Amino acid sequence: MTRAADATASPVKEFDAVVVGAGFAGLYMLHRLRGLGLSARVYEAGGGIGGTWYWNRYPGARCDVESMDYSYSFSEELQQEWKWTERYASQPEILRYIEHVADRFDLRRDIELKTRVASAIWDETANRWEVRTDRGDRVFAQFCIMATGCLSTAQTPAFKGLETFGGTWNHTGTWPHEGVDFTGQRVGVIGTGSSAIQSIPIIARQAASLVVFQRTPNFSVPAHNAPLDRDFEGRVKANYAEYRRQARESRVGFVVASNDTSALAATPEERLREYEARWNRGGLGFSAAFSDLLVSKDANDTAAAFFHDKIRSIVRDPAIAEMLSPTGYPIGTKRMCVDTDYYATFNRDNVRLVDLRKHPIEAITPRGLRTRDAEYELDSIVFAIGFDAMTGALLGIDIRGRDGLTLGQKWAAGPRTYLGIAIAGFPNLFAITGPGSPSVLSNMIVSIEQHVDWIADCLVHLRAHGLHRIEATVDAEEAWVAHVNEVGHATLYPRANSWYMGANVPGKPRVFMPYVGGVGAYRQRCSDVAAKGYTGFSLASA
Ligand code: N01
Repeated sequence: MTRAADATASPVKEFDAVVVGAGFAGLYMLHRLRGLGLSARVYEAGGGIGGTWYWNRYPGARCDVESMDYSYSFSEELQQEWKWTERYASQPEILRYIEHVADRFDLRRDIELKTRVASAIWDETANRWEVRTDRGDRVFAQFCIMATGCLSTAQTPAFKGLETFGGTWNHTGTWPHEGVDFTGQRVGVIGTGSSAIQSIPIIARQAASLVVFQRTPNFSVPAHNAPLDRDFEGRVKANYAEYRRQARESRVGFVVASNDTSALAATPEERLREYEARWNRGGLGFSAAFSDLLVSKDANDTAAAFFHDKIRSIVRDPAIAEMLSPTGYPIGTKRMCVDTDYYATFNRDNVRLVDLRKHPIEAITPRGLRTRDAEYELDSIVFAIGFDAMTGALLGIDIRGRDGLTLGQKWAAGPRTYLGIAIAGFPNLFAITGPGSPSVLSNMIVSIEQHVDWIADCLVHLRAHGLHRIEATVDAEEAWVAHVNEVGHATLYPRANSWYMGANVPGKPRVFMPYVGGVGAYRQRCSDVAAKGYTGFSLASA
């Protein structure tokens, strides 16, 4: 875009803050900024608000954190009045909730939809960001707040011959709003992560036939979803503030029954009892069955063996059960999946499983998909191939900090942040749930609220002290990156080729991106930094 062309675009506007993204993070940030009396503009690429829950409309999309946990806590009236219908909320219900929040707090008037932020350039002399959008807006803001989400940049399917395919194809992360009717169709699903594992059982029931193309099998635990237990809801709501406090201080942002004993100290019978209890309860609490599942490979192997037994007990064909059983990485080091009838789906006559490690995809063809050994005729392909996680959305914007340094240059060898919130060289820029914070290893809403509140408090501090800029120091950032690495490498996480490591995107640097030190401990650290006058940041009045 040229400057001459810009002169004819919308008039230049100035805000205290520009917020990028109108998902859970952007909406709450806007609410807090308003409360502080600051002017703000939110830009959202989607045609509606909701972020993840606007885009991910694939069959079976639902949250695998329970609904009483996966919701805002900032308003007592909101959390008391909203009534979830199920233990795990579905995508349409979560989107209805987000729409309700936007209306209830009158947020829409400061949000511009269908507008993608193209660039954010720091103006050193004016101490402000110049933000441009793909619709020709050019605005200035003292603060730029990235609420861009961790899993919002869908991976583009890069399969040879895709353009020749005669059927229809969709990515789970950009699903058509009108839905897709697979009735009578021959369908192929590529990928076996959370999105695939949720959609495969539903597609299998609808389609004439389904072929699942699996590169890496995943560990999946049953959801045991059900209508929300009204007694449980009543108990939580009677004491919601305390329930939320415990979540904030917990390791993952929701309370699970933890167990301080080592899996290796337990007898085989005790282990089996514990694993069975977790499996029967359902959901992500499985990882907390013993204290050392994510730090000791031997302990982890006991949990993996339990899963393998479960898969064998559900899937009738031993060869298929074997193919579905993950062996190449420790359980929990790729995001665990939560499913309804996933493994049992492979007992259906109309479902086939193809192991892409043995039979790699050669090309998409006009009639379907060809592996090295066979051709599959397909009417529809579902790409459940995931996202350029944690850094994709940020690096998709041309962000330039001091001295013209681009974020792409700064992060060439992997993301570097201070606390996952700030980046040295990029003053007055905040990332909500950025790399280096617990983010994707936690209940995202808890982590979002913590970051938004921290940023809001920071802005209050700056204003109260007549300060106009804040920037992470290089030393503080170095120390934080080293700490994130140290705690990450003390676990088994780096042993998996996961999207946590950037391993799912060809050419992406291999860095363990989230902070594994725990939500409660991390929160305390951020609070200490603020309480001590923002240690690790340089603050200036001009
Ligand atoms: O994506 P994924 P997702 N050829 O990256 C495979 C959250 N989420 O959308 O493992 C063939 O997990 C890839 O194989 P591999 C949750 O945090 C939450 O499912 O890289 N296959 C993998 O099997 C989750 O973790 C919820 O070898 C290719 C799959 O595609 C995250 O979002 C629901 C391939 C991608 O799995 C992402 O989940 C959904 C290729 N070229 C998502 N490229 C809930 O709350 C990739 N794959 C329930």
